[in-house]
Amino acid sequence: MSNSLTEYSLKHARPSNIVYGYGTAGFRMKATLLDSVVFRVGLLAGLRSRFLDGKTIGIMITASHNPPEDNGVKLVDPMGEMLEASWESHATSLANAETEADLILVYEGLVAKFSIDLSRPARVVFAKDSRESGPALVAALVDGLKAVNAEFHDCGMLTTPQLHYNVRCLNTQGTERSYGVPTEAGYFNKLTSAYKTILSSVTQPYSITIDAANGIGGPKVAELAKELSNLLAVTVVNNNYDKPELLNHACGADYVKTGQKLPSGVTPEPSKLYASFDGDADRIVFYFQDETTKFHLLDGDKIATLAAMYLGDLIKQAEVDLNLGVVQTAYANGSSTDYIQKNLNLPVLCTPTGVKHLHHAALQFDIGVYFEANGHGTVLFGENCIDALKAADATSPGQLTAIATLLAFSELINQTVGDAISDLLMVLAILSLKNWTCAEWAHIYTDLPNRLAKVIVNDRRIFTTTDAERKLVTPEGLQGKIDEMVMKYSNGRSFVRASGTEDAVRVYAECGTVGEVDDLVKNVVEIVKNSS
Ligand code: G16
Repeated sequence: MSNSLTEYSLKHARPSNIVYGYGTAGFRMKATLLDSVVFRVGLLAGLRSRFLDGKTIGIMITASHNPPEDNGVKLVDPMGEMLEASWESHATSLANAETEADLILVYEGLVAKFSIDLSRPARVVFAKDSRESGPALVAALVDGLKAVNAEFHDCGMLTTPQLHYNVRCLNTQGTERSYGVPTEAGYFNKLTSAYKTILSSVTQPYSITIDAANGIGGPKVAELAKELSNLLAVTVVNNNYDKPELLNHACGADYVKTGQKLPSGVTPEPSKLYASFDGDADRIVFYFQDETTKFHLLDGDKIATLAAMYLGDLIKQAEVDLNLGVVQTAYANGSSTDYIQKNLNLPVLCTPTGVKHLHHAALQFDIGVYFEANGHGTVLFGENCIDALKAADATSPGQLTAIATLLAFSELINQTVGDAISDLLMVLAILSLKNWTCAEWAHIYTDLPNRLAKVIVNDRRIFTTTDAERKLVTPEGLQGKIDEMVMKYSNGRSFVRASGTEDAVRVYAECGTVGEVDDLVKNVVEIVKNSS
């Protein structure tokens, strides 16, 4: 094995002077720097699968919202969740091993540490998004998988959530908790069947325009919509996934959320609902322009609130004893947190950025709604919740319908990770059932004016945080300066954290008024610039 590993590894030499780190969303950087990393991720996936008795591990090659010249790679654990946090450092060690000999030492060290039997089967499935660098990185990955004799299956171009779905299906096949058929058709079927069940009494198709960020979500949602033509009228714009240089360019969920403005390619009709995916369709935000041409953003916080409100009502109607909670990050608008706690009377947890943190926290509720403000999130239905719903003895038609609807939502909503397509259907299903306009949804609470800025610094790693990223620990003294500044504004809040996916520091601010928030964010950006 070591000989073949060395031979393959020589084809994928590690560039010098780069320090790799498995961050918020795996490894992510300029695609030209990733060949050795992706090869080595193949080695780790083989180890992880063997360590888990041959369970199938997923690998997704994507840089999601990042520009076209970037790429990235992340591992997916057997139930479709993100790689267990304790293994992230092993990914980093393998990626940073300097020479072939070092690489073998790290690899064999892991084999010994986890007593991995290398004669066991290793199984891996992988997919890529629509980036130009994808095929070459897949070739590097395949070499890594061959070097460690892993069985593998190339799923081609998928959205990130589709790959997560596949992994869970493969690992639950033939069990009591079978998640579905591990194919694209299986994925579409699961979602469309659930949507049809939920909307069985609805006759009018819901009309929406989707900005697909010129990414892989475009063709996938168009394909799915064909199956739902009675219920859904979808127009896809920015759907040039075959022109990878256009990916995320002046469009997509991140562009719309960060800039709080329309993407290019969208000419809005008043009060009609629009949505934007990101490059690999694991995030979605909604928006519309009203009659006065005012832009209204319906971001992850608004999606979480809508879902929590609706599912909370269904739980009451179902008369099943289930608890519901919401998980957010520091980026959640203060008004949303207030509304969920005070009006919906639901608990809210705050975790650091990164889906793995939110997902983990959401598991403690029977139904856990988690969303980052940027539109990445989902709703988890625990096994106990599903069992309780299936066992419930309904005594009235209302109760019966509520139980059936909750179960159908648990099928509709991707249980592995945030999924733009599944979240799109969840939101449209709720709006249809409530017979709500987008304005009615927008007005459940009013966002505090907020701004998100990016600062390029010499070394973002010096920015470390505590308290779910709401406070800086280092550089020393910086948090005090930010606190002093924030005190000057009504309802002011601001925090600073290093991005895990871009070489930048992010500054978030919110205040009582637009004028104040513009001022506050400008001042905090200055404080950060002067500190580095
Ligand atoms: C990734 C993560 C998200 C995170 C986002 C931005 O999203 O999956 O959890 O919110 O990056 O992270 P950061 O602020 O650390 O750069 P995506 O959609 O790019 O995979």
